[in-house]
Amino acid sequence: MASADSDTTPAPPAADPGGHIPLAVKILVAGGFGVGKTTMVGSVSEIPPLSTEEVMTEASMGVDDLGGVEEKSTTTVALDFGRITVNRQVVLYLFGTPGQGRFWFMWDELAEGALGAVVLADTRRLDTCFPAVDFFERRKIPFVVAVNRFDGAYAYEPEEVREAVDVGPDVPIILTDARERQESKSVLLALVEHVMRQRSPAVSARPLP
Ligand SMILES: Nc1nc2c(ncn2[C@@H]2O[C@H](COP(=O)(O)OP(=O)(O)OP(=O)(O)O)[C@@H](O)[C@H]2O)c(=O)[nH]1
Ligand SMILES: [Mg+2]
Repeated sequence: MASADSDTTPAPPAADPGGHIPLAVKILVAGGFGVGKTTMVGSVSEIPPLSTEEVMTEASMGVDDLGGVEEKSTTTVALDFGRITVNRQVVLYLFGTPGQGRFWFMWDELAEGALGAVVLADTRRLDTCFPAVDFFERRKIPFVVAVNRFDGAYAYEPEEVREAVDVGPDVPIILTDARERQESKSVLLALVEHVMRQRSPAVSARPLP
């Protein structure tokens, strides 16, 4: 998988002129099987993303749920990893979770120290994002729900998704296309703003630079 804009890859984040090391922020990209987590980390990462894709073999038949995405032939078995520099002060480190139920035991480890999460949803199979929503709600990790618009899927309004997923009015619901760098970046910026609002309600919806 190629990283986006590789010829404009910024140098690794270094100390700013004041000598301050950028804040490293850990973000999870989670959701059900085949909703586009690996695609999102790959589209937005400024470094070649690390991915751990393995071919699903006959041995996983009856174990892995292919409902709705039967054409998918590989799955993430450990994690995806990418990086995006927001500005001189903040660098996001992205960890994509495995989607298959047999790997969910890894989520606890991956969530260690995470500041926030993107829950990716596919409106054709909205129920697959429920475990991720429950996971972050229980751990009080702020999250946004990003609806990945698959071709041919009915275009739900964000408020319809909010009702179906049953999240509070404060949780941002964003329509996105995980294949598009700018759209994936907007999702991450919305998450950072959401985290900042939660941590300091006085910080209003001031746009990030
Ligand atoms: N049409 C469309 N296809 C997409 C989109 N995002 C991902 N895909 C495709 O959907 C498939 C699944 O994407 P992945 O990124 O592997 O999904 P995943 O959530 O990482 O899957 P697991 O790790 O197996 O749970 C791939 O073939 C992608 O090319 C999208 O926004 N629109
Ligand atoms: Mg994946």
